[in-house]
Amino acid sequence: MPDKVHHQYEGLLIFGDPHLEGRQPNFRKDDYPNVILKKIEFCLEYCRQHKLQPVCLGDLFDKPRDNSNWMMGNLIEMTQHTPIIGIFGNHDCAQPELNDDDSLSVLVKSGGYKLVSAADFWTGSINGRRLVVAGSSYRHPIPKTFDCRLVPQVSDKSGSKDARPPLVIWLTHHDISFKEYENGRTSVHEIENVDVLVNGHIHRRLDPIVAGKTTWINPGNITRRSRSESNQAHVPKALHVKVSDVGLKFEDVVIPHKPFDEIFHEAMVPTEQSHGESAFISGLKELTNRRTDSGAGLNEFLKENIGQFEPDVADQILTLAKEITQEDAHNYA
Ligand SMILES: [Mn+2]
Repeated sequence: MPDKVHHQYEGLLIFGDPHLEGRQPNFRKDDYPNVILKKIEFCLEYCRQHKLQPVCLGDLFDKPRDNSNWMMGNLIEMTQHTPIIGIFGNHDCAQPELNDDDSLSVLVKSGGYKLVSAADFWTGSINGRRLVVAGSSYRHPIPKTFDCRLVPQVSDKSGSKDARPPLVIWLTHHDISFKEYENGRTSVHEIENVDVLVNGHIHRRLDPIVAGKTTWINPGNITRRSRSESNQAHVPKALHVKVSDVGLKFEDVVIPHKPFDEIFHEAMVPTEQSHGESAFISGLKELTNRRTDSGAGLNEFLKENIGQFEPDVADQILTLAKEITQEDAHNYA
């Protein structure tokens, strides 16, 4: 049950999967941690200007634990006066459930991040309508119904109560069977008394699906993590949710960002080999010019070249590569 009804907001700003981390992921070549902190700060500032409650769809962090103190300090400072509400994603927790060892728990305890769930939801009164934000964190079941009787009634200035059911938004972080998403495991269905379900986790923007009275949407994330084709066209956006007498309205808010080519290393192209040099050696030289924190370049290079070695030598090379690239050591799927 919610502990209070918020009256000071005009709407929400929903953003997905920031994946904050201290090092450069994949082939990113910019100052990743500060760039992502700035994206979050932009969202919070936008919320202050437009009187919105910030909402996160999970995966605030990329690595659940051992995040730098300077980054944690910045986040705590940023969210002190503009707390975020939201769910946790698979990257926020090392175990299936969020616990005290995970960085997100620090932010929850500082009051900067308030987790919402089926039982512990957020509620506000906006332009004469009651609004609910509830959700299912990673691996938590998506319900078939929401009990509107749990939502506190509020009276307006004249003392009258709104007899209409509340507007309900449900947050998820799941592999949902959206069209054009090949790893869908959860089918789309109507959720009684829920108007809109907003999903994080799937980083691409996908077409909404209307299931009875519930619309399922997948806005995509605000951070481009990989050098994939879909990311080349992806524009990082948050969703501005407006609440009026007639219902909910969603508008895109573009998060300031640099062009794709400025944040990622170019894809590796075959280099002209100098006389007598093997493709393996010239490829290694190429790699040293494009160092990535995560070893993404090394892994890709090895995949291309490992075939030329005897199996036992190849095994040793791959084992060594695995040891030095944390990406594999901390693979929180
Ligand atoms: Mn994610």
